[in-house]
Amino acid sequence: MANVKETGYDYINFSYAPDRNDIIARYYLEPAKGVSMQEAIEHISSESSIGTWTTISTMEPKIAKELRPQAFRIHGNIVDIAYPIRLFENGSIPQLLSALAGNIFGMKAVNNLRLMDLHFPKKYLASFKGPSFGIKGVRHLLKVYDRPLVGTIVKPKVGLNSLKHAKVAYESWVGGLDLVKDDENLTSMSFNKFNERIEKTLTLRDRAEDETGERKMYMANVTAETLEMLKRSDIVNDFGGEYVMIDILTAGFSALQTLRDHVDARQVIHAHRAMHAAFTRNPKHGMSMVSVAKVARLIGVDQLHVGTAGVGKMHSDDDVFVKDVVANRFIKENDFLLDQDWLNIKPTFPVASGGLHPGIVDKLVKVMGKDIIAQFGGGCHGHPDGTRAGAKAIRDAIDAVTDGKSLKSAAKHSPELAKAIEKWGTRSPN
Ligand code: CAP
Ligand code: MG
Repeated sequence: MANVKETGYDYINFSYAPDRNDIIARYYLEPAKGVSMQEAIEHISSESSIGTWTTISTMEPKIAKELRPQAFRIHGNIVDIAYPIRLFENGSIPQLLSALAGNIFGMKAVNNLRLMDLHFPKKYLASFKGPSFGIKGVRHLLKVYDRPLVGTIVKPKVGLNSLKHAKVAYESWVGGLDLVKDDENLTSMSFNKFNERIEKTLTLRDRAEDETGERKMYMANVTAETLEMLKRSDIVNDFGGEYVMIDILTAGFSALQTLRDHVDARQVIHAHRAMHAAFTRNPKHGMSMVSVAKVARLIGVDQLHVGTAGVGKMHSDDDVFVKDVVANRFIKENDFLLDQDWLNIKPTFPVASGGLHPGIVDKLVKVMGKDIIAQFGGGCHGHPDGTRAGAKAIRDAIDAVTDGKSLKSAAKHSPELAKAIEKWGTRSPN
């Protein structure tokens, strides 16, 4: 294994005080066998910035002096590295991640490496738009200010034709839900073409608004090749749709940046995070959902799936942190998070989804608060009396919890909620 000096320069400096313009990355790092922590830090600092595995004749002292990152804090397996902002291109998440979440995960010098968090300085924040609506803008659009927003995902995930899809959405809205989304793997299928689905679903959305007197939103999944996504967001707009949904990881951050610029203040962006668990789940290796969430907010998603803090069906270890880093302006440093002041980058609406049903709404709100969007797929369409009853059970549960009432007492006045609790009880699914 190359020795420390072979990377050319000292990247470890405990007396370094980060410059206010530095981008800081916090890593969990386990060196490989036979590699010291110091050596491993030197290698990842070098490989994520200016160097490589050995000294090079082309390196100039000036480059190292101006662009060398400094590992300034180590606590256990956690290391904080400050990177000069000139190492990064303004407005480019792909370049940021190619540096700080790129080659270093594959280096032999590390056994495990996880990007835990990122701190962005004012200068870097200024090169991104952030959300155009944010939490306030979404609440204003829906005219709902004092409770969690409630939504569903049309199920089966894929398989219904466009008319049946639209009718399931209609039943969900008239039952009491605010939002209806496409599932993450529903795009444009032979049996459910995008254009037909959008037209039929938005037509019934308008009818549901007329009948309920409430605003109702349809989150159409535009995920596709980038140029096609832009066309699909225009089709949604032409039919009067206020939302687009995108699977940000399978579409990619570059595509997300293009979509954000394209829809700008015209449409709310709902960000699904399918595939995240491929690299966020292992607490020792990969990239935390906190880091994913931070770059998504920076680019400018208005709503983001953040997990259910263990209340739903998905594995979760840092969901509450994820909610905080997307919804709050100030993030205080702790053992996991770096400090962050988001300045004028608007907050992103945290979306709790996955395995939720009316019987656990109280637990969800207790852990995640009211400033969330709660989505129920199976927990709506799996109701014994169908979608409309499922939607009403969800709405009755959320209204009860918002008013400080127990679900048990609410169920006495809501047969739909009583039946939901009869079927699913009041415990989280496995
Ligand atoms: C939920 C869901 C969402 C998950 C994604 C699904 O359906 O539509 O994609 O919430 O997980 O397909 O599982 P159910 P996360 O309500 O029927 O579970 O929000 O953690 O990214
Ligand atoms: Mg889904």
